[in-house]
This record gives sequence, C-alpha cells and structure tokens, in this order.
Amino acid sequence: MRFDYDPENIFAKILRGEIPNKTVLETEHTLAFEDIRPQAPVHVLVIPKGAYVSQDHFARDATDAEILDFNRTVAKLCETIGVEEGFRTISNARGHGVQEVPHFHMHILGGRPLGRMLA
Ligand code: D5M
Repeated sequence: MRFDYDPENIFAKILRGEIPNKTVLETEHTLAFEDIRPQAPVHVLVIPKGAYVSQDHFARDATDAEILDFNRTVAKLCETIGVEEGFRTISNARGHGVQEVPHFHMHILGGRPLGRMLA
C-alpha cells in the first residue's frame, strides 16, 4: 500500500470520469458520492478534487478556498441526505487507519442509530 499520491487510485479515476459514481453533490473543489459498500442506510463519501492523500495532507496543503468548499459541502450534505437525527464522519489514514483508497475522503454515515464507536 502506497501513501504518496497514486494518480491511478480509484477516486482519481472517478474524478477523471473514467469510472461511474452515484454523485450526491458536486461543487468547484469537492465531489460527494455514494459509497459502493454502504455501512449504514446513508453512507456518502466526500472528496476534494485536488490530489491529497489524507486529511492531514489536505489540511496542510490545500488552499483556503478548497478547505472552505469542502467543509461547506459537508455541512450542506448533512442538511440534505437524511441525517438530521445524527451522523458520524470518519476519515481513515494510512496503515494503522486502514485506509484503502489513497485519496483523502470523509465518510458520512447515518440513517440509523450508529452505536458507540471510537476505534
Ligand atoms: O474506505 C474506502 C471506501 O471507498 C470503502 O468504504 C469503499 C469505497 N469505495 C471503493 N471503491 C468505490 C467506488 N468505485 N465507488 C464508491 N465507493 C467506493 P477507506 O478504508 O476509508 O479507504
């Protein structure tokens, strides 16, 4: 598993339009789409369009406009995808975080009581 940016990763292919996705919301800098293996009734992935591997790299290297756009998109999603009663955001990073796709993504999960989970 590599953790430098791999332009052949599956989300880069989605951003280039090479493979389909179920888009929920798209903005100038951000794309949100349904997770292909949903873990809850609502399971949306939010990704920046820029080539950032993980949340720490995004927060460190992205422009203010990208960071604002990403966060406002998350807020908009939380008002529109059916998680008014609560949700969980998760972003896995690198090996110990068991990150599968090396393009920063935030999971938004909801639509049912999620239970207590910190690890
Ligand atoms: O999780 C990566 C997540 O990405 C995992 O929940 C499945 C999802 N995934 C993988 N391929 C696709 C495609 N093609 N469309 C939608 N969702 C996908 P993580 O462990 O956080 O890296």
